Amino acid sequence: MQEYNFDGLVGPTHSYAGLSHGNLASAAHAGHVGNPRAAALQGLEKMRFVASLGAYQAVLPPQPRPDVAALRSLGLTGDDRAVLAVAAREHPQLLRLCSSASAMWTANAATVAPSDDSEDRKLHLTVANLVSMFHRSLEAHTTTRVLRRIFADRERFAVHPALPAAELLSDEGAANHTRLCTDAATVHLFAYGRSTFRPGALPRSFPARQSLEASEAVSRLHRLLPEQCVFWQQDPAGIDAGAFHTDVLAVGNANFLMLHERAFVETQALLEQLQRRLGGGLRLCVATEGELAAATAVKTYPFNSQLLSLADGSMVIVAPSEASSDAQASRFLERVVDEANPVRAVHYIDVNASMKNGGGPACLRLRVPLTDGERQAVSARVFFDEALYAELKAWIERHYRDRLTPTDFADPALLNEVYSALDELTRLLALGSVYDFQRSAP
Ligand code: SUG
Repeated sequence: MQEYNFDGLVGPTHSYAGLSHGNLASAAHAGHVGNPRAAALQGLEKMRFVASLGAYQAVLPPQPRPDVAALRSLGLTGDDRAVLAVAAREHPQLLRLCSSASAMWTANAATVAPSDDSEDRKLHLTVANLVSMFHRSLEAHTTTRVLRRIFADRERFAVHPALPAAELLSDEGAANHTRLCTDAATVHLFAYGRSTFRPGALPRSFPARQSLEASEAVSRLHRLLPEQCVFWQQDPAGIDAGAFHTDVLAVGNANFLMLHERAFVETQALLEQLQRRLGGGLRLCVATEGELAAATAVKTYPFNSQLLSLADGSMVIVAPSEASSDAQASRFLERVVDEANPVRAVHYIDVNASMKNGGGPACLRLRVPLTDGERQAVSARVFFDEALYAELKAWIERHYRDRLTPTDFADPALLNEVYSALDELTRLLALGSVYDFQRSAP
């Protein structure tokens, strides 16, 4: 089994609209002028870098935005041009929400369980409903279609639709899920921010996006046994410090977990439980508030790194360059490399366009462990190589604007550009017609 990192290609409407309450970077950069072309190229270079390390890389396509169908579902009428014009004039906030390129953060696309772990030996993916943020909830429909197209073989793959769109089942996908394994055992660590049936402390200022009830439902859909699962609450103080997803303050891979002490409640009890289940092979590294303030971790994202296993069994960290410019964050990552754990090196990478919306390297990828047979069963051309890199680069350069502000969302020419770019992309990636605009006249 190898882990494939499915990165989201940054979409042609990448912008800074300040849409995510509780995501401090999103709020801080609201109104900045976007450069979708540069943002998409930055993401593509990250994929190339990860692939160059010997890790397995793949891509997921962006989604069509502005989402005119969503605007229609809110009562706006007329042809596309009329809907966009009314939205811009009378409902600019709705237009911004329906135009976000947020599907680029594929760590939120779905939660994944490899076939090795599942009772029925299938690879399971459950699409996230993302109901806690309206602009993100619009992603689930197309994500389901894309994942079903890629993981089409029903004998091997089960792609579950998003959980019902209710607060009880608010689900943010893999950003709150960590799979750990040692020679002794495998544990799926599901983190949640709140529970309806077992209410506990809540953050005071910001929303807790993931519910325990959603995490439990996902674990059942994935046919995991109770002894494979740990459900643990995110620290409300961490959420209030801006850690809207667990992956802002913790990241794990195989037998290694690094986390901030504000990531979870009762950190010590959690670590003891993990140690009990996973045995002596588990390596842990905890940053205290004194070593690295949660506020600094939220600003510079050292935990939103990719922890990649390489062929020789060692691991490397791919961290955002913001973490290298901060003394506390970079010292912490150096300590991780120095200590007795599998991590050999830290590489810093520039994904600033994504960081300004609260998305670091780890947010930009969905980890999908695949066996060779499963890899062969995927016919879409989503696996990264130099030829695909070159074609995607040329495609971005051909279709993307280098300047975008929220007023541009009303431009009917933008919608046409997006449709023709994405139509071409589905051919390039051999995905067939996955978008609504390719399937039916409005
Ligand atoms: O859901 N930002 C995303 C960032 C997601 C990061 N993902 C993980 N941590 N896994 C969010 O808050 C902001 C868009 C804007 O404001 O324009 C946004 O949606």
